[in-house]
Amino acid sequence: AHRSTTLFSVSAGKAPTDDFSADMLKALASRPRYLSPKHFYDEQGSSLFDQICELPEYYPTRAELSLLKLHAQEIAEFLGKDVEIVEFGAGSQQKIQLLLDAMDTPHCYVPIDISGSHLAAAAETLQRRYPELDVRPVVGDYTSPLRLPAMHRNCDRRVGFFPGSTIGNLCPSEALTFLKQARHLLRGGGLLLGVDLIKDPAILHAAYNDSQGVTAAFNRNVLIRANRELDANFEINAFAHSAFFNAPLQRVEMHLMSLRSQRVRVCDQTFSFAQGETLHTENSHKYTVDGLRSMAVKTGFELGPVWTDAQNQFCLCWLQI
Ligand code: AVJ
Repeated sequence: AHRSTTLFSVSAGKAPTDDFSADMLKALASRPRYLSPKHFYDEQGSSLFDQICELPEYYPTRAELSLLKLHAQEIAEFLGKDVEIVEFGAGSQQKIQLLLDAMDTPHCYVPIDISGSHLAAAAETLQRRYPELDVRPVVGDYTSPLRLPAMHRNCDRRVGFFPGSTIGNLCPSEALTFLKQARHLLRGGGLLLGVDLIKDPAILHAAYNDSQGVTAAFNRNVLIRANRELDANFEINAFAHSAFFNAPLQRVEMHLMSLRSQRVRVCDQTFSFAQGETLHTENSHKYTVDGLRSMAVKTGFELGPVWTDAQNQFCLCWLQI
């Protein structure tokens, strides 16, 4: 029998993706100018991100996939039997499949994502591959409060999966808020979290300044998106990709830097950029295992096993409730 999936929406009224114009106008009107990286992921941006994951310099995706492959059996034991898996984001089909394949008859999978179209397509694909699995996609922003549909009848606890070091996009206080909410949603289970680790700044720098310029194109794409969707007139070549490791704040920052003094129109409003002024487009926080332990403890979790690679590039950790 072929199941089909139904999209649940947990947003309060408006579509969560409608925030692009409001967020862009707010970013341009404030100082420093900061725009959330969630706006990178239109169709073109998602495809550029997939290309980033294949770059020789961008190690995190490969490192996490090999950890998942190597430790799938052991991880599956921590996830347990008769669990509902909640994934924060629905980015990678490959990662969740590695988990599902290692588990003993998983009953239910609940991916949460702000992009309804991306989510629906991903959920349908997974449903076809796992006909016995109940796939229940939820459209929503997991960085704001949300409620989930009632737990699947055959499940007795909920476990979370938050891969890709996406938690790195949150600043430390937002990460704590996220973990508190996750702990509340996941009562009874735990959270499998994938996090990029602090390392040689040269390696970090290369990962966000690849030689083929794919990361630069990914960064600039948000301006192309604004030109198309927000009736803006950014001159794409007048903004440079700038990415660097901010050591005191333990994060890689990405910016779009104005190469000259210029004016830009967005939705009938005009903004000026001085030469060298930037639109800050992403933070990618890096952690230490000790830092993760202290975040876990502050949010009511206990840090369980931590799986890392030989070079300590990336870690998967189990946060136990
Ligand atoms: C998807 C947020 C984990 O921070 O490394 C990749 C996004 N930005 N290259 C990251 C990203 C530039 C990525 N995350």
